[in-house]
Amino acid sequence: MERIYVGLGSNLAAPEQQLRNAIKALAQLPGTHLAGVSAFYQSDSLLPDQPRYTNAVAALDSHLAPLDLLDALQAIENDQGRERLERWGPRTLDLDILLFGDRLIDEPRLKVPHYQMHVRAFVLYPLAELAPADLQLPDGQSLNGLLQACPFVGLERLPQE
Ligand code: PH2
Ligand code: MG
Ligand code: MG
Repeated sequence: MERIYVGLGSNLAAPEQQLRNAIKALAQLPGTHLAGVSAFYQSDSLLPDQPRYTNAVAALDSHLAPLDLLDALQAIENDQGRERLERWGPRTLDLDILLFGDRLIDEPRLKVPHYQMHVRAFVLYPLAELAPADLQLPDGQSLNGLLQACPFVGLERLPQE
């Protein structure tokens, strides 16, 4: 069993519902326990002229190997109507493996930690709701240090039902 953190994002077709559907699908992954889900956060897209995003982070405890989990996450994205038209286009659902135990993974299909998680408030703040206070990334950086360098700006934490 390894602890995995997955970033969820959507900026098309009822983003909050997309995230709720994705969470149900994550809970049904084989060999996997959904250990927690953060609140939902809204923020402007990093790219101009796109709808605002809703983001969250989920914690999984899983026996799946990294590329098997990636396949399963891409199948969920596809089930929820993800169209891969342009690299950074708007999307119904984006599921990114942020951390996989304390592994550093550098494969053509999968780089872990996620290459931009260190500087994205919409990843770090929801991650901090789930992760231990003293979490260290496999590259040695502490989550607390990253949070201090990444102000809570432009993020709106949605009230939970
Ligand atoms: N994802 C992107 C590009 N821009 N902006 C926000 N606010 N949230 C995202 O998840 C996001 C983004 C590409 O994955
Ligand atoms: Mg992605
Ligand atoms: Mg992404």
